[in-house]
Amino acid sequence: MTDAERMKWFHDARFGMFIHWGLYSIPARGEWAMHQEKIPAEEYAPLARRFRPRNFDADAWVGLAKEAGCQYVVLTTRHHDGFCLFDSKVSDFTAPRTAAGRDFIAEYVRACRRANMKIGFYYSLLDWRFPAYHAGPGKDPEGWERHVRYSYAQVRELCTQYGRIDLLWYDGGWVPWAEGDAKVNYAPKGDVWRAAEVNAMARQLQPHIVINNRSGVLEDYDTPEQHVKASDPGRAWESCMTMNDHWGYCAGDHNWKTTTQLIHNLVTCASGGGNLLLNAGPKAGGIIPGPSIKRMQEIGAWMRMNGESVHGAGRAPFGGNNLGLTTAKGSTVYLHVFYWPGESLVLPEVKPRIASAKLLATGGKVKVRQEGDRLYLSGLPKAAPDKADTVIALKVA
Ligand code: FHN
Repeated sequence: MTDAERMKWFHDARFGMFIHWGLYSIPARGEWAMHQEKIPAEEYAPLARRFRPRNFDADAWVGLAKEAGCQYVVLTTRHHDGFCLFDSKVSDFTAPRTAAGRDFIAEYVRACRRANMKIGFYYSLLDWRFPAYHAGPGKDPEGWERHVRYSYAQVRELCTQYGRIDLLWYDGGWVPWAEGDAKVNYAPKGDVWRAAEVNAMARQLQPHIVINNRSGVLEDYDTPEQHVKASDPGRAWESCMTMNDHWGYCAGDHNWKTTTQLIHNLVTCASGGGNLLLNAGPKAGGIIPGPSIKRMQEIGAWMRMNGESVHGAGRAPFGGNNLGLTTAKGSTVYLHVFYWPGESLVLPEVKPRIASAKLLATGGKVKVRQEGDRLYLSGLPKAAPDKADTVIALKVA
């Protein structure tokens, strides 16, 4: 299988759903509460006795992703706090071996398969419970080796216990005080995690798998976080973002991005040939917060009318203007008009000849005139057909 064949589904998808869920969802102050509040591991661990998510329904989560137009999901198998949603032979701090008594990753995998959804595993290389993590490899080499072996073993478990997995989303590959750093340096350090070796093992077990760049080895794609930054053409990338300001559930965070902003982020990613991985942080019981559901459903409504301008689309041969962006697929360029100007608009630099144009959602005809490189579109509705993003499909001659 060539790299292009292995990566094709990822490029076609353009849109995935990120899910951060674990013990941190109980205190509901975000997934970094243990670290930021300096909660000792022995004080944090009893949360596992309270983690009995009666409303966990993997089909509901995956169904929401599907409804939104996502083609893959990435779920936290273990975050920095060390609690695993999966069964592990190298840890008892797992959902199957504590109050929950369930392998949530197994349930999630089955739900993805039922929905024909690509399966992503988020895995944090670091585990705050290891004293060696806080000391750093230089000060506690033996402890660090134990930590690396533990993480290595769990990556193997994730690649062998659940059948075919499509995406490995590493995180937490940094070391707190890389030699001589006065402050925490969040750049992942592949050598200290033996990442090249771990990833070779993962690829041997899962030959088609896609791996991100956060184990400290470049692997398949870049992962700008909370912003959109296109990698160079030819290099895959995916921007991960929250809908409010937290990844894990935070009851006090009501700072929700609007659906329009989220659609604009998705289109901006696609226009640069990248993906958007949009996060939801379910409550401890398993329910996704209402504002997240609402946004995913509204994005889905837009995707049902305009998804062809995102799925499998990428950089266009010409840009938009100050009113919107372009994506392209085959011989069609999609003009995404974020700020509707009324009955006509002009694109300043269109070298290809445009044979015809139509409103993508309704098929409504659009008049086309080209004078040199300027493209004049007219006969447009006075009011914006779609307040977030009206897509005009331009057929290139
Ligand atoms: O520390 C994590 C954070 O909790 C969250 O999982 C994000 C998601 O990309 N990654 C790390 C911060 O970069």
